[in-house]
Amino acid sequence: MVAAYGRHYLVEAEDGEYLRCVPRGKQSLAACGDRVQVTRTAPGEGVIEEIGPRTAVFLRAAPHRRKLIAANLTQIAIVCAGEPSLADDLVARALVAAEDQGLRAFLVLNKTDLVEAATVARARLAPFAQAGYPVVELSARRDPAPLRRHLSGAVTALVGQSGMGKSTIVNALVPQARAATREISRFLDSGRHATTAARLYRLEPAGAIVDSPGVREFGLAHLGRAAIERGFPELRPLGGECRFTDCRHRAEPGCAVRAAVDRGRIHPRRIELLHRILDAESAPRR
Ligand SMILES: Nc1nc2c(ncn2[C@@H]2O[C@H](COP(=O)(O)OP(=O)(O)O)[C@@H](O)[C@H]2O)c(=O)[nH]1
Ligand SMILES: [Mg+2]
Ligand SMILES: [Zn+2]
Repeated sequence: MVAAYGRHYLVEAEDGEYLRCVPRGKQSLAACGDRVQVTRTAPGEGVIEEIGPRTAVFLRAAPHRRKLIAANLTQIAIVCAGEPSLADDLVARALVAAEDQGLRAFLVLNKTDLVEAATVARARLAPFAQAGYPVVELSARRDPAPLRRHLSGAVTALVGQSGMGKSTIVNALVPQARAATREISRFLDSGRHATTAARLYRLEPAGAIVDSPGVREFGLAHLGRAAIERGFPELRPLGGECRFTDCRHRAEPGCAVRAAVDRGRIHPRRIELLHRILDAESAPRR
């Protein structure tokens, strides 16, 4: 399934044909990247009978509303840039959602041609780099090539704030992407949704890339406190070393995390982000 537009789904059949599909009945929603079983009903049309098992589902969630971004990914790339202004809170949240699903994740610093803005953004990403996330720098306008080897053979979703350059990157990497987007608008008789839905494109010779709509808020309401903490992998080696087993890593005595921050092993901004996310989600203990 390469794209979902409301109740309409665009499905790529095994022979490469694109089918416009609707779900059978009120079954659970399919996500971009899902493998689905389809019954053909007319030329170019079908009904989704069943959604296949998922290896992972990348999603964000408000308290009573989940938003599936894509399924069956192998990794996510969080697209960042100096312009518009970069929200590191959103970066941290997307990484938590990825870690929860066991997805590899890395950061893309796009628009390096805007030298001054890129310097500011690079500094804002330093805490993530220190935590071990690769940062791939490029200017999609000039040359998307630095990204290519990170995508080969993988199914990668590009996620991030609006305006960071996700669609520009996809258009630079997938020659037929622009045409495909236009085609879909016509196909679904509505241009309206074409830019508000995630869309999967095949990469040659293997793999795929998912362009997703910009996110302003990346809710983690589906995750409890423990899962959010696990989204900060640099804390893992310290597991259980705090004096109190329920240590919040704030002002407790004998906190191994604070000690690691003081020794420069963990970036203080990451702990600030952890606390901000926990406070905002007021995550119940699970
Ligand atoms: N200067 C510069 N602008 C870029 C670059 N990549 C994208 N943009 C511009 O940033 C704006 C937003 O890009 P878009 O791909 O629509 O962002 P998206 O919302 O993340 O999909 C557009 O005006 C692009 O032309 C780049 O490498 N350098
Ligand atoms: Mg876009
Ligand atoms: Zn602690």
